[in-house]
Amino acid sequence: MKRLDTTQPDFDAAFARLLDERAGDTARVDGPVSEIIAAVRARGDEALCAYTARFDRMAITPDRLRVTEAEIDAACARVSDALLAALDVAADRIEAFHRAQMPADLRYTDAQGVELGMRWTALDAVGLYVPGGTAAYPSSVLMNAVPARVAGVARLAMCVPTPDGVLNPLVLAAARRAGVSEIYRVGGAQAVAAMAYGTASIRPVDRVVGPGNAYVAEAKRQVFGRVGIDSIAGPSEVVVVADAGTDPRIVALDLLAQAEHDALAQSILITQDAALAGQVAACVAAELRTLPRAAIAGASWDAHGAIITVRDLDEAASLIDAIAPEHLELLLEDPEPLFARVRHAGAVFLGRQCAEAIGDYVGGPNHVLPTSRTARFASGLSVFDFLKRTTFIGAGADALRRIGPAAVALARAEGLDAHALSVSARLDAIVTGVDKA
Ligand code: HSO
Ligand code: ZN
Repeated sequence: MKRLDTTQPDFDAAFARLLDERAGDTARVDGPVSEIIAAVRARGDEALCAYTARFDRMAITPDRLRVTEAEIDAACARVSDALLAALDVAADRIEAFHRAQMPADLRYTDAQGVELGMRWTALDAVGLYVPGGTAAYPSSVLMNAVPARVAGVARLAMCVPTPDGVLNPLVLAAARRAGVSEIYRVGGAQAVAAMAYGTASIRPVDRVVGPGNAYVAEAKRQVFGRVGIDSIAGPSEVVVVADAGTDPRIVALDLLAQAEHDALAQSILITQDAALAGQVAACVAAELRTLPRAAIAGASWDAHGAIITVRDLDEAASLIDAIAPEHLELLLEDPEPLFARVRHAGAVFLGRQCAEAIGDYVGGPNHVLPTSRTARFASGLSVFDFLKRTTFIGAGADALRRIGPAAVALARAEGLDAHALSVSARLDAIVTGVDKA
């Protein structure tokens, strides 16, 4: 963990290093991934089965790619009632928040008599990638699938690797609760290729979303254009702002909750209080002695963790905007003044009781958020990722007379005579009274 202090002369350089240190070193897997995509395009299901045998150690025939309703029933039966109830709490709240996000259509007639508008419609089909192994989070299934259903997506296909054939019951229960329509036991770049291009068993979708390893991320990059994709997530991060009134152990646990995701995760405390800074550092060390995921959390905290002491909340606000964190916790008696000043953050957690983990599971807003400083220009997943807009224009004779001549002038200037004539011919007809419109 690094200690930074805005009163120190070397602060700017140290802060710049902190912002840069995790950027860059992504594994290059473009070659193997384009081979996999080409194989799935050429050989379809047969390639999917071959890759599943090789990567997931599971011999499989195409008729077994899809997880059956009976298998989903059996998986759900293995999930405790308490956990199913918790899934319901989460899904209900995520659904309610995303429903509140749904935008209204626009339609009006302007001063020139032109009718203008914009209509939202849902995508037909979405593919959801769910990673296997330790990163298989049922909460992320809800966060990706629920907004798609709320937006009105009719078909939601999910691909999840099942190493050695093992299905994760809670992932399947979350998928069912969220309204996923089809589940396939396929993972990796081959799953992304199948969802983008389609095979005999898996019909193609219009957009692929969901987290994954370097191969999945690269596959999403390569199929982009054929289908839409969501943003490619980097390691998770949090900035916690706390003052002398905040329990240092709570601050430490919040920093570690982010650090335990990934050795590359980044947890940063910003405080005016030097005493709190020292207490939090000690509490982190103490918690790391007992946390089950101490190896990951400790590696993250050692390499990327930071405590920054600032003179005042103005300084805190500008540091936060420079970091543009995925998550921002304001553990302050009154978080509002600082909240009002911050512009770049994926999600903000207001007040001392609001743990970021509330937002991970049951708050309602999405936990798929912009990482790696992309909150400067990007937002978390929402219903807007599953909707698109169609604009429309309606113009009668009066409207055309008012705005048509400018179009004719611009078309002529661009040397596009058919464009100009398509408008001027109508204007002529209106003037000569043979207009039938
Ligand atoms: N904090 C993660 C999401 C997550 N946490 C899933 C627990 N499960 C990225 O926002
Ligand atoms: Zn989390």
